[in-house]
Amino acid sequence: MRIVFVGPPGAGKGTQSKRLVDYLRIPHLSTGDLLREAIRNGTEVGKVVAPIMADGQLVPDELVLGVFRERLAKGDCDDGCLLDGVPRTIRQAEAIDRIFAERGQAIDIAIQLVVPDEELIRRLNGRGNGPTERRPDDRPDKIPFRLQVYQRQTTPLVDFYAAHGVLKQIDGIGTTDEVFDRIRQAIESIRSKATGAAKR
Ligand code: B4P
Repeated sequence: MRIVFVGPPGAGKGTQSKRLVDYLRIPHLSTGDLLREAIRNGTEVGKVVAPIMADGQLVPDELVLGVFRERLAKGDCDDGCLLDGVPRTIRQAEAIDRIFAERGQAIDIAIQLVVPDEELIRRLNGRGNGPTERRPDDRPDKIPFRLQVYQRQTTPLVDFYAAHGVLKQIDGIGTTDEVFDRIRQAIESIRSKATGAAKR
């Protein structure tokens, strides 16, 4: 199963992705994690993206797609994978569709985590107090800008995946267990439909 997580910064994509990959036993492809690793390792890509991420902007599509292709080339994603935080633009979504189509594959479900702005601001300001580490881009002065970037560049993906018939909207408010339970149910309902269709 190929799963995409769509949602604003702080919606809990990283938090829920970690649980879902353990549950489904599939690889976790987080472009945020891959880019932060590039920064830590001081690679050429890392040097370019560090100030962009610290500023709360999206990294250019070409760089993200390069990192994504490189990760996919590891060859462990043939039986499924979870894309966390990617795609974030329509251009990325179209490119990823093409990459999967070349392999005879497609996105099975796009999970949109729905969380109101006030709660996102509270969570991003609090990142580092709970299980997730505080990051250089969690600057309080940049949080409203990051939410605007999401509205402008990433919300069009909701229509994109709805038009492809794979969008599933999930209420992201509640404990992490409650949110995970909603996601698990959505995944299981798709799995049982796929199994039913295969039997017919
Ligand atoms: P990401 O690493 O994707 O992270 P994020 O969107 O900021 O947060 P996420 O939704 O994963 O929230 P989390 O689980 O941590 O992006 C970082 C940056 O990388 C971007 O701004 C961009 O610059 C760059 N980037 C990455 N991918 C890119 C791409 N494809 N194109 C361009 N640029 C890209 O949760 C947040 C907090 O909420 C945590 O403290 C957590 O403990 C808490 N929380 C989670 N669930 C909760 C719940 N149910 N209740 C209460 N708190 C909760």
